[in-house]
Amino acid sequence: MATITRLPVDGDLAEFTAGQPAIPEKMVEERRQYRTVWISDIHLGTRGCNAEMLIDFLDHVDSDTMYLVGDIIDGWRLKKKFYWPSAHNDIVWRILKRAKRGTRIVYIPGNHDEMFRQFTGLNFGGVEIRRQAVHETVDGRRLLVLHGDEFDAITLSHRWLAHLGDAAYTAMMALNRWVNLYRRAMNLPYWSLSKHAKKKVKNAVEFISNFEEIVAREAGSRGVDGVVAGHIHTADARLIDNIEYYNDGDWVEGCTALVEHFDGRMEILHWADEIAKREPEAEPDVAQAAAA
Ligand SMILES: [Mn+2]
Repeated sequence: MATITRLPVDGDLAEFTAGQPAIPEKMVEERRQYRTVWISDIHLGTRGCNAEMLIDFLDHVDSDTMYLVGDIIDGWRLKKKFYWPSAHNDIVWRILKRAKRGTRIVYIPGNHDEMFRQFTGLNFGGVEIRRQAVHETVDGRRLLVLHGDEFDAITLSHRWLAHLGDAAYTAMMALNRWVNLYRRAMNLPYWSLSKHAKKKVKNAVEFISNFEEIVAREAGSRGVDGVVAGHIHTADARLIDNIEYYNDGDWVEGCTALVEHFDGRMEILHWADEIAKREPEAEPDVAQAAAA
């Protein structure tokens, strides 16, 4: 496991956020405002990370509080092969920038970025590092926020098996990328391969529903009203035995976020769909412009 000997000090971070990202921040007049945003499983440091989509999300959405629910940086993969394009730096820049502008940011490291867990309780550049958190919604519901690998028996007891699963997943993500490069060239909207594959694979479905039930049961035993997790890359919002179960999904393929509106309503945003809704107005009609 990669080790980090020290966190960047506030001086380093101030210098970093005083600079400019490679992909300039979009000056959106009115960003969509939410009370709370949850995102996780970004996997910075891997080719699978859909950095462009996340940068677009961060440039269009703001919130009072933002939870980073783990696997933000992929330390496992970075240790094997260093991969860090400027777009990944731009995401870190945007997150630190919004902390500076006053968003409360709570970072709950996951299993891929567990090297940050040693800094639990610390605060760097306005980002609070926590092992887990309890979020109170505007109408007083209490939601346990955790990454979710705590309940993943396979990850805990058979680490090599988890890595094998990881390799298969990496291969699928590579395929996903090629499919979408093709789709983009053909002017087709983004399409998630493993989202469709998961629905077809019985084992994956069983694993997901087991995970959801175990996490909800744990939340129930702790006396909270609900739980927000990440880890399984499957966005969901449903009631399990009277416990609100939420999963904010991922930014590898699903590109989803969980949000709390100012009236306490919860919603999963599928960012590819949000971009598709916006595209007709945003992009000038090239054919018309040429004809004019
Ligand atoms: Mn995870």
